[in-house]
Amino acid sequence: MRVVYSAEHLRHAPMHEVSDGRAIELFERPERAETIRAALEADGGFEVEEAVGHGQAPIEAVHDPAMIAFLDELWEDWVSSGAEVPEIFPDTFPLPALREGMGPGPTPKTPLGRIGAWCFDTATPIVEGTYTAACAAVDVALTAGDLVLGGDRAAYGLCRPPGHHAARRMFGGYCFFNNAAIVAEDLVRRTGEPVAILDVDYHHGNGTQQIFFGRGDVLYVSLHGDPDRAYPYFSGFADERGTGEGEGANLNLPLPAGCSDERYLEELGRGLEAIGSFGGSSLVVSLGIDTYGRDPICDLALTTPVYHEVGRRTAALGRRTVVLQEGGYFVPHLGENVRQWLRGFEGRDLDLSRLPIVA
Ligand code: Q9C
Ligand code: ZN
Repeated sequence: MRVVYSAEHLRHAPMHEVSDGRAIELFERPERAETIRAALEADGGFEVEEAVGHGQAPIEAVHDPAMIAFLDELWEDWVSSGAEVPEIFPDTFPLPALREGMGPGPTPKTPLGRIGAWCFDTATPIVEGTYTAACAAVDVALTAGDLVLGGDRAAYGLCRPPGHHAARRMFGGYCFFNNAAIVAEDLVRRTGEPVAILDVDYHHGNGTQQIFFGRGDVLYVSLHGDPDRAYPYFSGFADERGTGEGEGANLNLPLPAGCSDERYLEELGRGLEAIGSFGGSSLVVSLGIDTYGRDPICDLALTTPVYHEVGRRTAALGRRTVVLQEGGYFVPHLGENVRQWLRGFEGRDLDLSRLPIVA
């Protein structure tokens, strides 16, 4: 299988996030992508290729152009406003209630005034190279899409930053542009066929769901920690089935804390069945490895062999498949878990021989 990568991700390397009531070192680190690349290179069965630039049009097909422009201009505005801090976070959010009964008010002029209108959490800092890295992640995804349209059975896009929390006009959750949604939209437009998305990241892909909620031509299926206890808290419930034309084209499968491999595969079966009965010949996979039992910020109990099995069962759908990296934060085993998933997809055997023993 071909693997698409861009070194531009290295330019997005902020320091902090504020999560779970604490200011901590950011979990979404450059080493994540580098360890995955190293594991796939060492395997010998993957061919790593550079992403090809695709310009702004495919991003504009999914995201509000004003949000794209904001991300493009933010760093320069921040610097020219006299700020010396090397990363930007929102600290004030214009909730509808803030101006309830008072009309919309003027648009804020400063970066900190503006950013709260676009970013929904405090885990998604922006640094000088963030916009470049986010655009490169989209190019990684679109290049993987091109490979599959060109006849490859599957391709893996090593996207970083991830994408599935980014909605049409909102970013957050370590994500800026929704790589998977942008590829799905591109596939719909270029094939004229419906496209399915399987999201196996631990967190609900609120952004992907929002982008396609009213659409019948894109099926969104997600397995994730139940939002009753898990981020992003406000979406991912089982009764969210889509609306209008999209009625029935959204399937959420919330999972309990401590979810085992067996229970997980049972729920996966429901998701794969829905995809199997949906039309079209293309599948986009949002591959998060934060479902792993050792993930530092999540609470499922999956083990390495199950990734191989999930890959194997996903391949059995028989669709041309674009696999894109989302989350996964236990860095010592991240590359190996991705490698096993892709080996399973390719019908190669499980290879636990390189899984490091980490205390
Ligand atoms: N209390 C991805 O895996 N912090 N994003 C959550 C929970 C943000 C995860 C805090 C988690 C974002 C792509
Ligand atoms: Zn996640």
